Amino acid sequence: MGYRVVVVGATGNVGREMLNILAERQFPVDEIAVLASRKSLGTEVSFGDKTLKTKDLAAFDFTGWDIALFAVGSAATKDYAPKAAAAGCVVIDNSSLYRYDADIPLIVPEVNPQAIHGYAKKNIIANPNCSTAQMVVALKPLHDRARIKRVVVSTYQSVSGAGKEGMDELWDQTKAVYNPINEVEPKKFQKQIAFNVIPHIDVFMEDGSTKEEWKMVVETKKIVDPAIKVTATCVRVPVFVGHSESINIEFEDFLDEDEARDILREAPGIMVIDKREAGGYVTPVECVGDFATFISRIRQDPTIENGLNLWCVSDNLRKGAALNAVQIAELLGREVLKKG
Ligand code: 11C
Repeated sequence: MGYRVVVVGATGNVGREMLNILAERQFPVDEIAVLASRKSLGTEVSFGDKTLKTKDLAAFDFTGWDIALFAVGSAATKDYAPKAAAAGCVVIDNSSLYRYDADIPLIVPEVNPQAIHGYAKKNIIANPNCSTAQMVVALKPLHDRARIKRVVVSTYQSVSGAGKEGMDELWDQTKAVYNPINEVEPKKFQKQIAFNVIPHIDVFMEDGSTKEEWKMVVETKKIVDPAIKVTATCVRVPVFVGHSESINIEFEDFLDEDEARDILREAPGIMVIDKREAGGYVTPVECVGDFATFISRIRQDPTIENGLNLWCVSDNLRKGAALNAVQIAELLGREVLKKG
């Protein structure tokens, strides 16, 4: 016996990846419903070798369904996730709406699987921001060995993090550079994204940081350890899929770069590609479609007592969103629902 699963927001970048990953990982699905807002109603999406027609989220009754994977914005989540949860369907939510609620677990299965049992308070589990998810997978095994004091991270985030419109804007602006008759004004992004980089993701906070940067700080504390200090600079780059991060870590204890490499090689969810030669590292185009978080460029930081630098790349639509959500569903099935 398997699960009755709902995918909410099935026509978006993340919703489609959720369906691909449920099929790829052979999640035990007995029945699946794909929901969308009225404007995408009837749109067809693929699930394995099947084609499914989206149904109306507003009219859907979640009673009798086991798990709902939500991949819609915070506003729609606020309207419909509590309804699903009240109907007895466990919500796994990809929006930021519930991440900072003390009664809702925020989970990366490789890092804090024990938090799964907290789901029962509200029948909701939160999925972290993409830039946090890949970073904490790398931080956790190193923290367990040498206690992390402080992290300085700079991100290089792909346009797919801003949805399909972000991808279209990069594509259209890139073509327009070669054919200036069709100039494409920035709409989704604040400035031209083609052949450019933009140090601004999400809204500005009062202290001059952006909300994307704030999320990395707060979510890392909730998932890994509240004692870890994080400072982030988040940058949008003209890459379609795959977020990259330059991470500088200061530890309590000394951690040798070779030992760090060995620890990361053994760690769940991580693939180390770290040859000190041209091309001996991973770039975002190579991580697309993969489940792993890739770590390269592991090296001592000689400017502080116990410091390491590394380069971290992952498919933001997968580990950063859809894959992590499906892994949470797997964990929930294994530890709690026990049907599959
Ligand atoms: C981006 N990280 O790359 C964002 C997308 O809080 O789930 C995901 C935003 C979030 O634009």
